[in-house]
Amino acid sequence: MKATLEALGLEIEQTLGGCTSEEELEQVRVTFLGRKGRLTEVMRGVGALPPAERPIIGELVNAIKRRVDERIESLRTEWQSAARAHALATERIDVTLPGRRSLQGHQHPLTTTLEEVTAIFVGLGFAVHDGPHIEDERHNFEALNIPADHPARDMHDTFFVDRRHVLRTHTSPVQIRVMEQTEPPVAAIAPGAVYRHDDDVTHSPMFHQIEGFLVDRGVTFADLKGVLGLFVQRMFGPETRVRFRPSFFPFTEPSAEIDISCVICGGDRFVDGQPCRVCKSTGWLEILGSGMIHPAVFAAVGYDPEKFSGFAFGVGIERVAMLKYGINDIRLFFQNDLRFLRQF
Ligand code: 2NL
Repeated sequence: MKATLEALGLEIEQTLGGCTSEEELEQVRVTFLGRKGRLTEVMRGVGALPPAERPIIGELVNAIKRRVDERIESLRTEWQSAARAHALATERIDVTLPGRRSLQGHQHPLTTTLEEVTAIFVGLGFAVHDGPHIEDERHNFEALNIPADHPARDMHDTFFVDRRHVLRTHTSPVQIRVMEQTEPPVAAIAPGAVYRHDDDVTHSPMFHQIEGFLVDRGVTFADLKGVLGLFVQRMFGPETRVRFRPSFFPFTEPSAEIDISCVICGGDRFVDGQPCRVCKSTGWLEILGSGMIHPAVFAAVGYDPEKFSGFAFGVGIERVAMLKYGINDIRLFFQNDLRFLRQF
């Protein structure tokens, strides 16, 4: 028994000597000292020995077990500190590497444009007003002299919420509400989202507008020209030329569309000998709709057309932003593609 144990002890020592990894050490521990290990088996047999031999053999088994445990532990510690020393000697942290920047958001180009246009009119003394996006037909159409049989009220252009309510197709209803609540003199703008049943490279079902109006005693078309001429100069630069072209809107009379000299060719109609693509070689870009407020609108809001007169106008924000930044597809504004948004 004693000889067998000593041979087993020797075998364990040798096996441990051949170990090269912590996994192998663990394997050895399980094989000899585990619940079904070979030394454990021997220990179980101690009880069957003659009483005189029990303490001697028991002591021997314990001695072997202790030695093996110590050996395993010391090999483990030795290897772990060697691995740590190696890591310290070979691994380096480069403290000069540039850090990773956290992503920072910024304003959407439409918001920037909307704020820029708003700031110009605020600078000219206009107040800013907001209103509901779901409007009744009276504020969106009737008060604006757009009768029930007018093509603008067609299902094909207007999103109906129910029989009497629509998603506002322009921000004019905000101005109707301001007129209903304010006696002249009054000058206000209404910036915000509007909705029309339209979807292509230059039309989006939701887009942004700034409409504005000014009403007082003795307001003339000269005031319209002066105010909107100033707006254009401030928005597109002092060298920009303007052209007032006769037009028609149900809510203004007379009406005019305002063109500016092309932001790309400067009105030359050609760029590097090629016809300018932005103005289609006309030299002009349409930028605003405007006119003197129609007496029917005054009647709807209770203004006396004998006492007061005024002008109104509308600007499409997407169109201004597309010209300002050279964008050819309106849908890019609404797709939230970071490759697009990061350019601003
Ligand atoms: C366009 C046309 C325009 C108006 C909007 C307006 C509002 C009231 C009364 C009279 Cl409450 N007029 N707004 C007037 C003329 C033109 O916009 O082409 N917008 C992009």
